[in-house]
Amino acid sequence: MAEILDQIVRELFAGNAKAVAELVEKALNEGFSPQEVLNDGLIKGMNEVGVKFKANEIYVPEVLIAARAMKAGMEILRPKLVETGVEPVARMVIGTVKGDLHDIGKNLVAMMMEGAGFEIIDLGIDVPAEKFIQAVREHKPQIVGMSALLTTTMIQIRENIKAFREAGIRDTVKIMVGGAPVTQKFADEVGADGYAPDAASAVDKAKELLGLN
Ligand code: B12
Repeated sequence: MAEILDQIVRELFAGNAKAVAELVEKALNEGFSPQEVLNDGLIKGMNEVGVKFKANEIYVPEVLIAARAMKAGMEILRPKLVETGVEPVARMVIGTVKGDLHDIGKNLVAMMMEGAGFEIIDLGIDVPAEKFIQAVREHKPQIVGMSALLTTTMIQIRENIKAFREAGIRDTVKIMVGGAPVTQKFADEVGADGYAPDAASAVDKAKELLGLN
């Protein structure tokens, strides 16, 4: 593999946003395709972050810093990817449910998903059911992620899924749920399609749900 792409992987893992942005620019100038830079540089680097995070070898702050470096690289790469018409792996709408203002975990999931090649539509925090539904209609995602960090707001997930059914869109998407108080048991009870305990597993779960593995 080309040295410059390996360098991107290493700098991304180390969280050096500036170096990643410069290397992405340089790799493109040297003639690497946006796809190569994405798959063998940025996504590969973020994959390594996911593996180490899952194994408890690195922690949330390191992942956030790496994700920021990924974003810096993506900013350079995104216009080129659009030009060459690279299709994202899939599209995901994500948000923190109504009444809940926690977004660190949700952002982490969004960044890891983006790192895995998903297009992310992030609705932010305190997202009511209608806003999720509107986003599904507008963006036609394959997957919707709902995050809840409070025992008082996790019940909102159940309400959202009910509202999806009533709006007739439940079967058009896979619904993935998470957040500290959320469990597999809860996900099953409320009729979600998937649950993941952390951002790296969320990527695996999403791919599994969409048959992308
Ligand atoms: C940071 C924080 C805050 C910050 C949030 C800042 C922000 N921008 O997010 C602030 C200060 C605003 C805050 C406010 C409150 N907080 Co608070 N907060 C926390 C704290 C310390 C950390 C949460 C966090 O970011 N964890 C790190 C991230 C990475 O982990 P995570 O969110 O769990 O996400 C991971 C997984 O859950 C999963 N995941 C998350 N979302 C999703 C989504 C999908 C689709 C998938 C698949 C996976 C997934 O992947 C993530 C990455 O690995 C927790 C305590 C704790 N240790 O959890 C309390 C905590 C969640 N807060 C709590 C409380 C009570 C509150 C307040 C009510 C306090 C108050 N009295 O005002 C308010 C509520 C405000 C509101 N309406 O939401 C309680 C909740 C108790 C409960 N059982 O409900 C906790 C548990 C603290 C405690 N022990 O009492 N809080």
